[in-house]
Amino acid sequence: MTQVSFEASFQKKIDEEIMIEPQDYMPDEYRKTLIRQISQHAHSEIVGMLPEANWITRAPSLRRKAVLLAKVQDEGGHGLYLYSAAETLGITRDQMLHQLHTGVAKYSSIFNYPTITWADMGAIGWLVDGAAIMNQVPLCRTSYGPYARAMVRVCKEESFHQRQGFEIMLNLSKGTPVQKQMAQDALNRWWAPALMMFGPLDAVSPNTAKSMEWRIKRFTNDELRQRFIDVTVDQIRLLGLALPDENIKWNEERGHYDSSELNWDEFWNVVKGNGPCNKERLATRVKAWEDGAWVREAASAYAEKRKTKKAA
Ligand code: BYC
Repeated sequence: MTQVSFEASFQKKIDEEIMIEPQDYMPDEYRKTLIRQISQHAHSEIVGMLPEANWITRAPSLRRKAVLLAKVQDEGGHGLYLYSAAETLGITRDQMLHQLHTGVAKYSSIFNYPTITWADMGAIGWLVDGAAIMNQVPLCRTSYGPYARAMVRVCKEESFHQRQGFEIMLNLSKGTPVQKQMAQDALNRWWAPALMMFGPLDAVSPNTAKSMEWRIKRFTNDELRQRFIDVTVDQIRLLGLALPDENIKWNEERGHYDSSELNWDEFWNVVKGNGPCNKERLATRVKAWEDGAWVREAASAYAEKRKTKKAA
């Protein structure tokens, strides 16, 4: 087959909704975009363990501790599925981690904000995992097979995470005035950063157009952000909390809620590494990698020994 016919058969598969698999031909740019998105997604899961792990020892009951522990472990598992999916594209895990540790690869901006009170565990589960579900359910139909299949498992677990977060918020909202105030404060602080998880406005998003054409993304950043606002406003009302943005108003003509423009300078500042916790998060990951060196060395020495034994 010539290069032209390879490209035509790739595009035909995309158009006919046939998933692209690791052994199939794919254009370099498609491969590069997938490696970028999947590895950054994996990094987000792993770095995303940190803000919640901070609260495991301070969870207010044994039940809450067990649930939070399970959630944080799930996020670690999501990272592993995703690193494996990215590896099928020809990048190694060591290369991906090197990119994370040297600041070359991004991870979601949301994890660069501090977790100040227990209510933040509620707000993260409800809003951050809620936003993740909105973004990731369509990724179950993304055009690259291993990524789509990883997303199916991830989304099942994210639903449990979202429910546990909402339950924390519900209990606090129905608790003492101080507890309700804590829930309100967490909502107010996490609202805008959660909306920023969907990425920059479509008008300035460099990757959206091509990713839509290749059906890596099924909806644009703005479409998903608007959907999230629309479903979450009703949940805020159900909790009996005040809306975190005074400009949230139903727009009959658009059939959507209007809301304030986000602070995009803040977004890009966090993405570029200058958010409130970027340096702390990265330093924690680098330390974990360095502290784990002996485990990696022991595992490869053991594997080597088994290989020699088998060969003998
Ligand atoms: N934060 O052209 P755009 C979780 C970057 S983990 C940082 O729109 P794209 C969870 C973007 O990478 C959830 N960077 O890009 C875990 C690009 O830079 P590069 C993580 C961002 O890829 C633990 C540039 O800005 N979810 O749920 O078409 C506990 C221009 O953007 C952000 C995923 O990773 C951001 N918010 O669209 C709890 C989902 N937004 O790479 C929960 C998979 C944008 O060109 N990823 N950038 O240098 C995606 O769906 C897409 O990558 C995005 C961005 C919608 C995020």
